[in-house]
Amino acid sequence: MHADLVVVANRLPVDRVELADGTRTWRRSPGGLVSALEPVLRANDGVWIGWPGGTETGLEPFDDDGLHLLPMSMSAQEIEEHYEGFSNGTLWPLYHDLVAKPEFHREWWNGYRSVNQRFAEKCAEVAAEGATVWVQDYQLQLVPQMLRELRPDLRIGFYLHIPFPPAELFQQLPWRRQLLEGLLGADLVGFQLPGAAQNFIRLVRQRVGHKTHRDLVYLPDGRTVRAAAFPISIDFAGFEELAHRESVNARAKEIREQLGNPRKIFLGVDRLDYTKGIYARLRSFGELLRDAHFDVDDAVFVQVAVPSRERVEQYRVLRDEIDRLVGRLNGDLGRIGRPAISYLHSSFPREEMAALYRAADIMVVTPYRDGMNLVAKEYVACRYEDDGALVLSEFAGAAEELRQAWLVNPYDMNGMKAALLEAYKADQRELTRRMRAMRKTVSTNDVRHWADTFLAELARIPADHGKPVKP
Ligand code: GDG
Repeated sequence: MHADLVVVANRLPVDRVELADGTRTWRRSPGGLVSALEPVLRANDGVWIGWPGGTETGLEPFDDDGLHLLPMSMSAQEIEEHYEGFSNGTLWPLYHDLVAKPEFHREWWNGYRSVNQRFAEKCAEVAAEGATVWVQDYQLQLVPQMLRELRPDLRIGFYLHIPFPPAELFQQLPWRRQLLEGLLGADLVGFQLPGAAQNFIRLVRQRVGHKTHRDLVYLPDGRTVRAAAFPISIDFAGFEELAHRESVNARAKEIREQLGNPRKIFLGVDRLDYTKGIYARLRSFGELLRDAHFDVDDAVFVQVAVPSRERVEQYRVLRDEIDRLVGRLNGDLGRIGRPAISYLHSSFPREEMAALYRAADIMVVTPYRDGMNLVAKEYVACRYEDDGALVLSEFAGAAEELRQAWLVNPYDMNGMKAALLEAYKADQRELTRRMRAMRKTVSTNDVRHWADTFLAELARIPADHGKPVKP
């Protein structure tokens, strides 16, 4: 297999599932990244390299609905050191402003390096002469450099989906220089926000000592690396189509009825992660009830918390804390058949997500730090009647585009309460004014736009190698 476009990510866009009769098969996990890249992958006969989850070995490359997929296996030790350890126990909290304390372990770093090496070798094996390789996210920051050493003919792009921290935090990392050099193997390094790209450029200047000018890094060998922002988005048309479906709207109505037809429904949808600010948000809502700004006939809160990284200790602690809080709030504030919080610790099909977005009057997205936050954009895409309120953290990347949301500082409980109450009381005209503007923003800047801009920029970079990828 020799491909002109290779996408490499920690995860494949499919999951390995076991059917009732014991046979094993693949199930496509629908995500914005896949829908954005699918047309480009098809046009270029590209492949996607990634880990399918689990520890199965000897998995063969296969095609899924016209996509060429190349599964990488991971041993239990690699999962522990590379994935749960260095990626999610070190980098994730460090890059999210130390919301939790990162741990530094040398064996985690060694695991991270060797998995990155293996992924780089696989890319080198399948990429055609002069091909474009697009490396995704924080789990694979060493791949650009490792791959360039193996295949200097390639055009390499890297995209970071999470925030890139300021120098003051990043420099805690014992392996800071290696990570920066890893990223500098790319021709183009993409971030969610301009501030993240600036953090990177500043660190490269200070820590690696390369000359930089604006968004360019000049390497001693004459190569240049560009660092810039490409805010990610969603398949707006896809979500809007889903939201229009009769079945989805019928289900939205049913959800409202099952909740007892309260006047207003608040909604939160997040992976159960300590960066997402679920605890403080539920407490704020609870206090509004306690202070009698409204009661459970007026408003209830639906919180979907998708199980995530359950083997990492901090995630187990968080789950217990939220379980306790929800129990306490419902015990103190609910009535028979009318809990204040409907808490769902599970994941749902896309149709159900769209029905929840349709049913909710106030969408509450309050992370302490978030690269972008697609949930906020998905809610906007589903509100085709220009109604519904969005309460959004200033610390989500999405806040730079969705200026008409009720923006909040998630550390400020009173501020958050005030914003929730304002959104609750807002009249139709106000809601329409805000939602219309936000819908315009997201529909223009959808995920196709994101992928096309990144790839076009990568193709433009002066390199004497390779044929540019067809966007
Ligand atoms: C990282 C960055 C950045 C959630 N529950 C279900 C479900 N989801 C879908 C949502 C949304 C996605 O998962 C979550 O994306 P977010 O952007 O909100 O957050 P992260 O998972 O932390 O993503 C983030 C993103 O990468 C992309 O660059 O925006 O900042 O942290 O699409 O709809 N989907 C289904 N069932 C669920 O139960 N089907």
